[in-house]
Amino acid sequence: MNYLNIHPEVQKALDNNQAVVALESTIISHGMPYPKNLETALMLEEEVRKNGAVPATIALINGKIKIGLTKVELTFLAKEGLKVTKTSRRDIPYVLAKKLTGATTVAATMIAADKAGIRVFATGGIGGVHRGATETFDISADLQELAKTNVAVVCAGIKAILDLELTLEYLETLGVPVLGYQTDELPAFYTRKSGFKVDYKMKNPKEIADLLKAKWNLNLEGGVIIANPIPKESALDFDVMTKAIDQAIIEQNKLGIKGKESTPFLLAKVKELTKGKSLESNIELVKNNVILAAKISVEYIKN
Ligand code: PSU
Ligand code: MN
Repeated sequence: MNYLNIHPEVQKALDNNQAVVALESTIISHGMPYPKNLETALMLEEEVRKNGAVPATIALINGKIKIGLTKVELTFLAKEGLKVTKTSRRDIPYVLAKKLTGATTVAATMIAADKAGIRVFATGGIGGVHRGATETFDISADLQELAKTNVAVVCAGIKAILDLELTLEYLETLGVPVLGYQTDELPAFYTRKSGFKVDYKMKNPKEIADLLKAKWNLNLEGGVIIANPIPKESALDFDVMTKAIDQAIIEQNKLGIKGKESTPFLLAKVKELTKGKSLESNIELVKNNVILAAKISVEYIKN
């Protein structure tokens, strides 16, 4: 039985070796409120097109893994919001078998993109090792996925709600390259600086595409992280963000929020504490990532 349902436009692009960029849907359902989430999802697809690639937003709908969504489907996901199942690797079989609606996380989007033959994926932030993970063991399944699935993930670095240092150590163990786009410092999502280094600074999309080819031509399975700093004019103040995040984590612990609810809770709390400022930055950084992903995918399909 074929669980994949690829949108005809995406299928045509793949058949003709044209550039395609995968986009996740958890950011729509769980990452932003309606109607900003819908506007953003549509804007991101438009930016991919403007930069020479075909967008493929991914979600699980009615027993199928949909690669490329219609506007009706995007609107449905955006309106349903938190009612949609946040779907990571372990949730995929249940959501498909029960014909539920699933928004894909970074891990699940990578799996779907890989099955469709899409090699470049853009998002805002990836999951990672949570602060306090030495006690809680809360380490996102995104990291294990990056170890085994051949998809490049363009993101704005590693979000400061996580433990950046442990996340980098974990990625090193798993053999996942962390590249910095025109920077040797790891960006921290809302801010351009984190105090940590990336593995390699890359100067343009072609250099990145060449690295991807070297990795996968050698069958070195797994993904690559391309950390793209938020544009200067959209970056938030480091100290303000640090305070908001520390506060969000205190509230999370007080309420005993754990597991898959943790990341959406922290993101929503930080947004509340920054009076919505983090949402505007979030939209700008994803847009920036989608543009870079489109350029990398255009280079990647060249021989
Ligand atoms: N980081 C963000 N925004 C998000 C997420 C991460 O800045 O919306 C989402 C992504 O879909 C990511 C998921 O894959 O959260 C990670 O969740 P967890 O930590 O439960 O693995
Ligand atoms: Mn987790």
